[in-house]
Amino acid sequence: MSRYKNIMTLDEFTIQQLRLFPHATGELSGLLRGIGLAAKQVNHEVNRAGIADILGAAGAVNVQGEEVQKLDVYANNVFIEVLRSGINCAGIVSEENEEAVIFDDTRSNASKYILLMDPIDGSGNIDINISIGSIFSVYRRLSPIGQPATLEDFLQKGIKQVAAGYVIYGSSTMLVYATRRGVNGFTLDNSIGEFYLSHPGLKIPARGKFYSFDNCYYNQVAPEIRRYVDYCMSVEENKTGPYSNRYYGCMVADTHRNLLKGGIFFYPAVAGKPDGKLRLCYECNPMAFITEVAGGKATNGRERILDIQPRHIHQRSPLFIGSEEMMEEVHQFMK
Ligand code: P6P
Repeated sequence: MSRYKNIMTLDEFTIQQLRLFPHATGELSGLLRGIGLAAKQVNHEVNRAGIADILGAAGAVNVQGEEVQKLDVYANNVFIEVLRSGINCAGIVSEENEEAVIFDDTRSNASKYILLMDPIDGSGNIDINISIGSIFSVYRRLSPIGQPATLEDFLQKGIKQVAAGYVIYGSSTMLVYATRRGVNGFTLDNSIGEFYLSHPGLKIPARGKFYSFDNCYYNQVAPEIRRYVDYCMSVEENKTGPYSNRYYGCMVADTHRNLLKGGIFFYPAVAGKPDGKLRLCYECNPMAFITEVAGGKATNGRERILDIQPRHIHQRSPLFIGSEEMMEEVHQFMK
């Protein structure tokens, strides 16, 4: 029985969900529990970062040309090794690896799922003790079961996701994941190392009072987006007042706040970044899946994120994501 009366743990919840589908093999439930285990291990290091000498840049530079923080390296290794030693994943694409990591062992090749991830999103926040996150996306593989996963497995449209989720390492640590059945949030009880179902059936409010945009790009975006930012800050009769600008430098944290309180996050094309900054396959797609299941919307300014056919695993995409009514507003400016 759970420590908290009538509140399920992540493991109990995934098993309950499995029982709802008699024909389910339990692989997805097992994969999600593996992700939960990796998240607990990463969380332990996040909490020790200041004393575990993993602060500061690792000196390496990742495939994106960004200085890799030591925690990025640690988290990447944890997720890969936990899932490689499991029996429910055939391979991983990670922001930290130029190529797909194909596990290619008998058990892994027999798995029907593959995973894409950003092991630490917002790593620039590590040294200043501000929220960071991990993002993951799960697909059913296209390649034959029993064979090694292929690159094609990782280049599916976001609408094909079986599950997607994130971990936010904030004032508390939460794991939030969506399947087509809904979005559920689990808060970690550090004292016993269990995630508890604290936010069942999350739905994003139709509108909120927050907009997340890095105002340093105000003069580097298309005029219509500048006009939308002006609208966000305006005191216009058709709004309840200016929207508050909240921008944490971690898309997981901004999107999580908007999921709970309502709001919009956007990272459009800016000067020097014609496709924006965020990665389609392991940042935009999973967060778009979660947001849509919760009742929100996510586009690249023109088309639905989940309908975009990825061309390569690290491609970028402009991103507008959040409350339905606020997304309709921004699209009025984009027409
Ligand atoms: P900028 C973090 O590096 C990230 O990928 C997102 O989590 C965050 O929203 C964005 O980049 C911040 O980028 O250019 O505003 O510093």
